[in-house]
Amino acid sequence: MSAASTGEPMGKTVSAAYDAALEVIAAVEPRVAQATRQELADQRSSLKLIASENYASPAVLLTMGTWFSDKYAEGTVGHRFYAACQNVDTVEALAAEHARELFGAPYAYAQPHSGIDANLVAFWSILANRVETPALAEKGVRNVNELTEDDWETLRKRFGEQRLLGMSLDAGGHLTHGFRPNISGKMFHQQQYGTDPTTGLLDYDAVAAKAREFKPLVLVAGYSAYPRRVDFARMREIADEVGAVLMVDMAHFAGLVAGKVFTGDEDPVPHAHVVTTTTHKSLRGPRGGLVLAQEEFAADVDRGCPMVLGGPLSHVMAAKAVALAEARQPAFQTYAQAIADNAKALAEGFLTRDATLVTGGTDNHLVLLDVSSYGLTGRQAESALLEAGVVTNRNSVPRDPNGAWYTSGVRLGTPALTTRGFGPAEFDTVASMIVEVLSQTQPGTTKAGGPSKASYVLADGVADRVRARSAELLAANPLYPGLELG
Ligand code: DSN
Repeated sequence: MSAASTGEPMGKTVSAAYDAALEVIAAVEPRVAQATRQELADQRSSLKLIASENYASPAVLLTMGTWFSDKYAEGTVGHRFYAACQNVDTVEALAAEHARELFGAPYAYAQPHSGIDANLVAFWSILANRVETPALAEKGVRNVNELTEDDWETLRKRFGEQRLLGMSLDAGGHLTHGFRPNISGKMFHQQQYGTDPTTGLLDYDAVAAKAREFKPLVLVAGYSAYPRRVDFARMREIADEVGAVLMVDMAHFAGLVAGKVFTGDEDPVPHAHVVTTTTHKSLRGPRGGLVLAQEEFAADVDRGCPMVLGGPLSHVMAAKAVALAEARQPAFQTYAQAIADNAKALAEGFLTRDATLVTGGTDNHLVLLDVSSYGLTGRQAESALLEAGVVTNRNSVPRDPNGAWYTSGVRLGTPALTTRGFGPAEFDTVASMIVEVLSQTQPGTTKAGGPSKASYVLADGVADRVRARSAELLAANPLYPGLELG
């Protein structure tokens, strides 16, 4: 593990920093200080398998707790709507520089507060850059700031006619990829592509056929719950064939791109027009977002704030700079490879114990377990696992009969426990513990005595047994070793 990771023993300095911070907080609102202590204790004592979570380094965490939080800095580096932004300029420029270097991107924008925000910035930049009107074409105007009110009247109508094609939520796509209840499914006419009903894999020919028929302005690739790699070169071919912009949301696998596990056709950055990500998942940074873009989109991405974003979170941009600097260290590549190796071991652990996995395995950082073979809904499985100290989240499987609330799946990711130092042997044990819980859980009944999709009955003794086993694994792979709170 690198010095940047949370697995490296940390000295008295970090302990003293947190002790002092908690003392200051406790003097104002002791319950917040207590909840903060408790959160560390809870995270230390549970098996965190939520695929979108991780443990940021103390350097990243400490960077967020400073007076940068107090500064307004709308605008861009060197071009702010507020005075005295010279230090914000420094940290924002550093975050963008590290992002460009790490991902090999021509342009990076570090301001988005989250993944949804990053995607909104991307949508805006694509609309502003690509939607044509007769007046615009005649004048040759591409800068939306130079439009007259009449031009805007036409452009507003044209914005409302645009189409987006993204991966469906139950196939593993994200809410913001055109799912109807999300703003992305309302601001665009949307259609969704899914996965092959037999293999569970993306069928690029089917995506291409849909794109030819639908002719989207935006083709979105990327996922939150698809356990496989994507051929972004092929997705770009599809986009080019129909004149679409390829936007890739790499929030889940940005760490695997940064760590050079996904290269060539599996690296979205050289293939996509615009790439968005969060910084807190496999990338192991602070909670936030990032947009990478080809030069032609840069000016419109730069208008993200105040177009769709509130004032940038300068303290978080500073922490993004620190996290991205960590991700540029060679040790991050070792970490990223371990994420993928561990996911394979987890999948193998399930398959040898006759569990059902969507797509039959994984080649990224996550595994999607279909729990219907245990006679359970995802909600029941998630709750039973939590009782045994295993933190997961329920997730739809393709064409899920239980819908997005109860679901039929549980999504499991390896980034967080890999940070703690878990390896393939530990992940095999984790698979055995999960199978032990699920195979000894029965669906419960409703108050009226009917079948319930939520309640469950876990056999006596299982939770205690699994918790004891997990305590051994966690003790051998401590979170923030050396961090002792007084
Ligand atoms: N909520 C994130 C996840 O869990 O995948 C995506 O936004």
